[in-house]
Amino acid sequence: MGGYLSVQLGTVWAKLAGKKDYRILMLGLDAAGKTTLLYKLKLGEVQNTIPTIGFNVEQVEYCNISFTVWDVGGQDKLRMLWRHYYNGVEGLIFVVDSNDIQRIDLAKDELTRLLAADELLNCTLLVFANKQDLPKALDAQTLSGRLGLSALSNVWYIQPCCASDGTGLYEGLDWLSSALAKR
Ligand SMILES: Nc1nc2c(ncn2[C@@H]2O[C@H](COP(=O)(O)OP(=O)(O)OP(=O)(O)O)[C@@H](O)[C@H]2O)c(=O)[nH]1
Ligand SMILES: [Mg+2]
Repeated sequence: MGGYLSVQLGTVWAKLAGKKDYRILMLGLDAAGKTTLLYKLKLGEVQNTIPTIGFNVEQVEYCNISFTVWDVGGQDKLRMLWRHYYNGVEGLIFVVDSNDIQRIDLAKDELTRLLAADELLNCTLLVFANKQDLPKALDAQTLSGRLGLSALSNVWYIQPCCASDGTGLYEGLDWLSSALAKR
């Protein structure tokens, strides 16, 4: 819980410093790469991850904006807990393993279900098409079609990335920070 407390203090500090602090929820199927992505952003290096049971929360500072990012475990049995994190969410980051072609329909179903929740109807959506380093990874345009993004009423964007070396992560955050500023 020490990490949680320091994030709360970070949020108070961001407010005092006149910085906007956005509440960002990061979801996606298990092994999509959420925790890898979070620690690459936070620490600039990749940590060996184990499947998340529960959540990780970190304050990420970028472009004079502060993001409080909640990374919640994506295993089947944990997905029913996602709804406990929806309150006050301004931005949703949905991470997809672009190489996990068998589970893309499942990822689509989970995303559709998520966005039907009242609290998330108006959230800004950033999809990370992760694991672009793998040879069979679908490109962002194909993935966007498979996920049905164009049918969504949310403001959305899809960013190809590789969480393990950091490619594309800041481009995604650039889009998210300007989209959130326009809300
Ligand atoms: N090749 C490749 N592997 C990646 C990439 N990002 C993450 N991984 C690997 O994918 C596996 C799962 O990553 P995690 O970050 O633990 O996945 P998660 O989404 O947090 O999974 P849960 O906590 O179970 O929800 C790990 O072995 C990572 O090293 C990537 O961009 N490329
Ligand atoms: Mg995780």
